[in-house]
Amino acid sequence: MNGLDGVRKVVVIGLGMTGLSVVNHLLRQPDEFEIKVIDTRPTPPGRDELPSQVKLCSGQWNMDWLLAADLIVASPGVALATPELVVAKQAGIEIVGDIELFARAVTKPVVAITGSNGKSTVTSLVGEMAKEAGINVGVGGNIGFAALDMLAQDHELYVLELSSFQLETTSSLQLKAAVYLNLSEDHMDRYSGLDDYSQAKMRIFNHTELAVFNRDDLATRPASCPSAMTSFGFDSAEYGLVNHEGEEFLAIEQQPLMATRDIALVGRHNVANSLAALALADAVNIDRSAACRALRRYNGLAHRCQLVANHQDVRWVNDSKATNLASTLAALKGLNLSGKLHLLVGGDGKGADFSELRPVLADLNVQLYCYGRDAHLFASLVDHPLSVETMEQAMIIAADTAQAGDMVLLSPACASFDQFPNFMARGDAFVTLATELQYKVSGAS
Ligand code: IK4
Repeated sequence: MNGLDGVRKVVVIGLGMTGLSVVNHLLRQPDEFEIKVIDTRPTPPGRDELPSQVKLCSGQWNMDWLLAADLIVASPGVALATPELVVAKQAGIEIVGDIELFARAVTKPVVAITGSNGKSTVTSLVGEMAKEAGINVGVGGNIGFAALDMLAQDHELYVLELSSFQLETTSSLQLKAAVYLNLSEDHMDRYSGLDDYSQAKMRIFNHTELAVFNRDDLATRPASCPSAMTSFGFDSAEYGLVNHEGEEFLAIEQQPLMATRDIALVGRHNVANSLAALALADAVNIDRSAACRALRRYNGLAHRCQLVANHQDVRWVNDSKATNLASTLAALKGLNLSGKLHLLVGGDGKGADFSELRPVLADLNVQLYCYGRDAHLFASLVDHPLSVETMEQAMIIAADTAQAGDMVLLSPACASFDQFPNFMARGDAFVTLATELQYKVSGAS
């Protein structure tokens, strides 16, 4: 079963991990597909792993290939509004994404998570809850494994993180439960506004048995939902919080479940993330005591506010996963700092308005370091910014000037694509250099 009846010629747009997962999925089918790949980048990532029978056109479009296709599978990195894709669509060619192919082939229950921030955390939490309950779970999508790569294993349950771009090209994904965590500005280079962006995210609720929304962010509430609905939030309703014997507890329908103090993750936003994860776990009947064990144990993602070096009382923190403003604001909100904050921001700002940072920075003892393509957008937010070309240059200056009690925080509020392959490579570069530079810090205050 793959939902590809009548399809023979497939063109995959964009290689990389997702494009390769599409190619390999098609090659695993009993059908004989003629598969071609187009990637507009001159040297697309993953080209060395492309099976030799699959033709690749790189560095430019190939309209002949595109218009001869029965089906186009587009990367989340390519906008559907790209003129070449608009022409193909007008010619009547169906355009889908990797998640749509997954939807047509999967035979096991699926839960999915979208939102502007916290997706990866909630996805990982639900995965950990399932593992604690002894379930063979596949965790992926916009995090870790490509969805189609997981189908080759024999999972009993899938937990998918879905970006707005993946949801735009998905129309038949049947879900046991879906959550829309929150909405804040992101990807304004690809959407006409916040409404347009939110509508893409709302698609997660199209075929779900249970829709979960955020009571504290009503932009996430489905407009109409024929099926069941529940919510999470900081009051005592549904998935919420109660006071139990003088302590704050996570609660379900006001029944206390565990103390919020016992959640391993820190920060208020992670209390909300824990409630969202519980709602999804309940929907697929994961044992609640196993779910609580996961909340007590799981202590976070790589590249998400990770302390990676600490020498002479100068802490180096990797928050490379902060690819938008709200994410960086969350990192700044949770700070508990005696000395100065050396904050590294910049990269590809994706058309965002960063002015909300101005009052937050004004309240902090901070030296702002701006780097990358959109450094200038940050430099205008403070009185004495330090503008440099690269993150590495900023780190060298920070190492030179940091004193005991200070923190060097990479929380760039931007995508990394102007200078790195992705946010993970950016975080790895930060960790490598921080590990070396920490010993250059004099430490005397
Ligand atoms: N043909 C072609 C082609 C395909 C891809 C040409 C260019 C690309 C650009 C690929 C990609 C960009 C995959 C992507 C992507 C962007 C998958 C997801 C996203 S994303 O926008 O959802 N994620 C970034 C963000 O949130 O800003 C991550 C940023 C980062 O890692 O720094 O290539």
